[in-house]
Amino acid sequence: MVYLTIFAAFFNKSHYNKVNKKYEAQINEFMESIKVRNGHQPEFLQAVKEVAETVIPYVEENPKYKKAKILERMVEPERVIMFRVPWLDDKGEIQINRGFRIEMNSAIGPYKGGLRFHPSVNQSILKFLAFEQVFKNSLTTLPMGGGKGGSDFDPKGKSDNEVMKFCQSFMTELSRHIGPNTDVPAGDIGVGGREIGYMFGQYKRIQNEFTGILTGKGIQYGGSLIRPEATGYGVVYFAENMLHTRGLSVFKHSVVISGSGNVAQFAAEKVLELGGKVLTMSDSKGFVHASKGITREQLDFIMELKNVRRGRISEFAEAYDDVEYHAGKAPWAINSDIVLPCATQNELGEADAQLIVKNKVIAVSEGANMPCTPGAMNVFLKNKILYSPGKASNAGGVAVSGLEMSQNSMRYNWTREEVDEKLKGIMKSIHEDCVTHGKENGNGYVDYVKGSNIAGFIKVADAMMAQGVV
Ligand code: NDP
Ligand code: 2IT
Repeated sequence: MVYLTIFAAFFNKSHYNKVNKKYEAQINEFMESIKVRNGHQPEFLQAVKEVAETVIPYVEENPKYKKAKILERMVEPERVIMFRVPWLDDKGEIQINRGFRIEMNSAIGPYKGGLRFHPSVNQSILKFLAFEQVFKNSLTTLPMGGGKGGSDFDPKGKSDNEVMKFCQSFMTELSRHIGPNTDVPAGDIGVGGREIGYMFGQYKRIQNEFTGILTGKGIQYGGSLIRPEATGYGVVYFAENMLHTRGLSVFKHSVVISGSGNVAQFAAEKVLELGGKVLTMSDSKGFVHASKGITREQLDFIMELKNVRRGRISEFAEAYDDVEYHAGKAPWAINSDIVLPCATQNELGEADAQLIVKNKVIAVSEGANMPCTPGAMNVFLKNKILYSPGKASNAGGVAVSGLEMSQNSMRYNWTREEVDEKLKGIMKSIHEDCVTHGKENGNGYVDYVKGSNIAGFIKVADAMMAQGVV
């Protein structure tokens, strides 16, 4: 009930309520039917609604998709797998976690998408991520369907041995369901190189097969150069593409970044390389503010702190006099030209967005998946801010995963430069698709939400139409 009330509040405030008056009844009717089946899954409803508001008007004007009930089929996962993950901790005690894989859509390629290990993981969160992944993967131009998985396992505070035991147990079951031509997982929150390595080792041991079953692998055993960097670099390449439409670039602009994990670290690295100034980074306990800008040496400190010592971002502020720590807060009140939310879903709310707009932001580019609430998104769209949703701007990660799959199939490795060039080309092509389908008549403003949803939809929809009722 609480979820439905929150949902109703989101809907009434929507920017698209005004824009889509003509199709309001169809959107409402569609969402009502989705709520009946998924009423207890607020994040999934939120992700579906954003798509419905922009894609239903398109479907109404292209009735072949309506007749084939493409959107109705796309919101129903092809398969949901849920399983027990028992493992022994360092004290010899039995621990039990829950594992999932959502195989959402395989119309254009094998299921593809990350694994998240975080205590908040549940079906609603993984279904929203899998649903968005279908559109994102379609946008990359590569042949990848959409999926997502993970567990409510919390890697924080666990020894390497415990993480390995968990990963082995998780893969023991997952290995029955995946394959290089079926479903190829990768990393997400809480799953990086260490976890992928343990899972790859267990898969190989069980199946007696060395194959590209996961992406984000170490470079020694089939990984691709630039995969660790790809999501963060891609976010900044996408922001550059948006800024170019107004004759601007990241150069000399200030940037607020949230998060300090994989995506945030490499977004920060690329901003520094392009001559921008990174003012903030954060974790779930608070944010750090370097008013003069984080230096390359300081970013190296953060990478070592987070990836090797697995410490808190507060320790960064303790180590440098010119850095302030703000406990229990997100960085949105810090004035900047560009905002890159790179931590987690719904981390930036409507009031934050109002403050960001008041502070004269130029561009907001999502590194995380769905970090802006619907209220925040509406504020950015209404104020004609350059605003890109994660499914467009964070697609660089899965795009280079797709390139890793190609290299594995060819048993060949491209150079750093080759992969980076392909990544830049893919981000540019996603940007162009968004402009084609998102440019508003009259004022020239590009609605990247609408653009990415429609562009991502068309390829999957046409493939589904060709394959019959499956
Ligand atoms: P990491 O686990 O490497 O880092 C996650 C970061 O987000 C950490 O700083 C973490 O802080 C913070 N965070 C996580 N949960 C919360 C929370 N509930 N509240 C506040 N902060 C939180 O993950 P990634 O960098 O890989 O992923 C970040 C985002 O990017 C996610 O939304 C993910 O889905 C998305 N993404 C990732 C891709 C990838 O290739 N890795 C590709 C595309 C999107 P703490 O350490 O305190 O938990
Ligand atoms: O959200 C995402 O796109 C990812 N976590 C990356 C997925 C992948 O398969 O590389």
